[in-house]
This record gives sequence, structure tokens and C-alpha cells, in this order.
Amino acid sequence: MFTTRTARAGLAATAALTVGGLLLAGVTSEAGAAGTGLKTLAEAKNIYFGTALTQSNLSNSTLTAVAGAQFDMVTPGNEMKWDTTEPSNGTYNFGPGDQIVSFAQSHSMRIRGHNLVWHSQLPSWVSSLPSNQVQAAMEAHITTEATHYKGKLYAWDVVNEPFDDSGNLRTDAFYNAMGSGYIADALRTAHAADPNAKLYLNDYNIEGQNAKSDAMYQLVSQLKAQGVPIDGIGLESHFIVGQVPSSMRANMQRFAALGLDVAITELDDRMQTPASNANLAQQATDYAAVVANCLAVPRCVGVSQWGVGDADSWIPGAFPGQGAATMYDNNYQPKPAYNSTATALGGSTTTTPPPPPSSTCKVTDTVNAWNTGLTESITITNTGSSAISGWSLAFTLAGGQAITSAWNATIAPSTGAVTAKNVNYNGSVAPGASVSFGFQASHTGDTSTPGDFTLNGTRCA
Ligand code: G2I
Repeated sequence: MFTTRTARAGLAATAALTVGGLLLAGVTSEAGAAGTGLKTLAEAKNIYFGTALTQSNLSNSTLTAVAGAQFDMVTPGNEMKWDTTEPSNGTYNFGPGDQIVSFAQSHSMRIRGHNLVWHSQLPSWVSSLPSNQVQAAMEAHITTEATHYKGKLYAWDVVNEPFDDSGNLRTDAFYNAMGSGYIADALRTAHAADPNAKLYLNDYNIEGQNAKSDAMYQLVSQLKAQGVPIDGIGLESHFIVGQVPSSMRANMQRFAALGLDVAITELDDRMQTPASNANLAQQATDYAAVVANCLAVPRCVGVSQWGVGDADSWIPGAFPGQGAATMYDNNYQPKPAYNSTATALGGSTTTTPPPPPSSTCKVTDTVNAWNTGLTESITITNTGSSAISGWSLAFTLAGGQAITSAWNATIAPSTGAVTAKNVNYNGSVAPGASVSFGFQASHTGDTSTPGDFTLNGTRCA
């Protein structure tokens, strides 16, 4: 009755890997390289490794370089939630969510839609509706949003956080209007709109066996028995260092035994800041344990971290005095949890990190964007010790960007992976010297800069 993880995750098996160069301290400079990164290791195990991204994250090129190199699944942090997508009744705004989709698609990442129905980040007009209008509003919202993203998403968190901390269904606008049946109705409505998306219920504090996960187990047992379309359970996994539940694996297995996929959807592991070395080591142990749990349960389809690095994590804002909850520090350098995660995924271990890759060039770029267009100015600095005679700079444009003109370089093609070459008067760059060029492009919402640059075949710092 069980399908294999390979079939569930829909991933092609990845052939033999070279992982020896994985644990580089300067891992961000590995952006996009084949055969590196958590995603490559995860894919070899037929799971994915994901991250959450918000719209504002897309303009941070350090962050997007790590995201594109390490992760193969994206969850929009806020951009598909009801307060963004339908701020007033019947008025929809999919622009921010579309930008996340565009980034994901242009980096070959899949997308978990998050979320269709949730008591939080719910515009007040919904909770103010007369109760006999709530069902129609919920169904219209689900149908319109799931139809907009139809075919683009791997999965939807259809109902998010339906239970309160005691394991009772939250008495939110949906429950108050429809009773517990709103959950089956939401799942059926989402399935009708996008039959190929995996449909999830997602919640926190259901990672181990406890009253709340027991309540979720009862609920989904009933839904399955009633033939309601549900494919998976999302375990958010917002942990505190040293507190990954020992019953997590058994808990995942009992959901899997119902014929459901399980996913770690929002992993982080917080601690007091500044972080102690002991806590960072414990965090590494915790991350490895979570990954091992997923690998041990055939129907665990993947692990997503909530954010890319400590600098963009929600934790310091929500828990003052706490943070350091992700695998990357405030400068997007990998922490011990990154190495333990890579090792848990089957990567090779090193006791001392190898030196960062040598680089003989540095690139800076500046974007000025307006609603449909942008100009980008790029400066190459020769940081090596020998003169450059003729240059060719390769980089990848964000999805939806198309170059319309260029100066001080010839650039081709106009979209996707492009190469800029010197013109006749600026091909020579002495050691320590710089050369600048630029271009104008149209865009469809994603104005982010390229994540990495390769000059004459060598990646630049
Ligand atoms: O709270 C952490 C996560 C728990 N599970 C469901 C997730 O959807 C949730 O994500 C967080 C976002 O990471 C935060 O960014 O959900 C929060 C709201 O419940 C998000 O925070 C909100 C702030 O509270 C608002 O002040 C802000 O306007 O983000 C909004 C948009 O930046």
C-alpha cells in the first residue's frame, strides 16, 4: 500500500555525487555549482531541502545566492497568506507571491504554497462576515488562489495551525461558522481547483507524540476514512535547542501509516543570544537528528528551514533575546548545524574546513528598478596579480528580466544565463583596477540581482 519515497517526492534519482568540496567555509561562493549543496545531497536521498523566502529577501543577493545554491524547495514566508492575497472581499493581489514563484522557477526550485486558510494574518473583513457568508468566502478564496497557482506548486498548506495549544480545534471564523467540517470543505475545494498539488494540514508542536499531535492524528484518521483529499501532514518544527522530541520519528511513522506524506515544514532551533559554542554544538546535533528522522521514514518527503539564515529569521522579532536559530549566521556563513546537516544527508565530513576558494575578481552590482524596468550597473575589480586581457562575465538574470540595451559591454542572450563581453576599449584590466558596464532590462516583478558571477571561467568573490 505504501508508495516509495522516490515516487512520493517525485524526484529523479541523482547519480553519484562529488561531495568532497561541500563543506567549504565560503559556501556562498558555491552558488549554483553542480554537485554541491544540501539540495544535491537531499536529492540523492530522494528528499528535498527547502527554505522560506519573503519578498524583501529577494533583494539581498547574499541571501539569494545561498538560497539558490543550497535549497530546492521554497515556501513563501508571507506572500500567499490571506491578508496579502485577498485584503478586501473579492480583491486579489498575487504580485508578491508571483515574485517568489518567479525566483523559485528561475532557480529550479519547487514551491510549497503557504497557506489558504489560517486564523492568523486573516484580514478583519473575514472575521467580520455574518457567519452564513463565511463558507462562501472561504471557498471563493481557496478556489481563486489555488486556481491562480495551479500547476506551479508542489503542495499547499490548505489549513494552517487548526489546533490550539491544548489540541482543541481553534474557534476561529471558520470553525465558528462551519464547525469542524470546514477542514474537509477546504481540502475538497483546494483539490477541485488544483488536483495535482499535494494537500497538507500544517501545525506546530505536533512533532512529538502529545495531546496536540494525538488530536491531529484523530482528525486526519477521520478525514482519510471519509475519503477527503489529504496528502500530507506538515510538522513545523520550531524547536528550542536540546528539545527535539524523542518520539518524533515514531510520531512521523504513525502519520505515514495512515497513508500520508509527512514533511518538516518550518525547521529552526532557537537559543539565547549571543549564542554559546555549546548551544551551537547542540543545534548541530538537533538538526542532524531531524534530518535522520526524515530519512528513516520513507514517507517523509523533505525538510524545509524557516528562512535562510539567522539574519532573516523570524525568531529575534518574536522571541526577544533569542535567535541564532538557523544553519547560517548573520553573515550567511555556515554554522555547525550546516555541517551536521550535510553529514546527516550523506555528505563527507571534514574536521577542519578547507580554505575558501581562491578568487581573482570581485563584482559589485547596483540595481535601480521601477515598475516594469530596471537599470543595473556592474563593476568588475581585478583582485588577482596578473592583468586581464579580454573579459567574459557570466551571470544569470532573475526570471522575467530581459535585457533591452547595454553599455560598455555586449551581452547575450537577453534572458536567463547570459554572458557580458568587453568592447574594444575596455578589455584590459590591470591588477587592482576596475571596469564598469551596465544594462537596461524589462522585468515582471523580480528585480533581484544575479547571485554569482564567473569571470573568464573563475567564480568571483
Ligand atoms: O510565526 C512563524 C511561522 C509559524 N507557522 C506559520 C508561519 O506562517 C509563520 O510565519 C511567520 C512569518 O515568518 C512572519 O514573518 O508568520 C508571522 C505572522 O504570524 C510573520 O510575521 C509577520 C509580522 O508579525 C507582521 O508584523 C508583519 O507585518 O510578518 C508580517 C509581514 O512582514
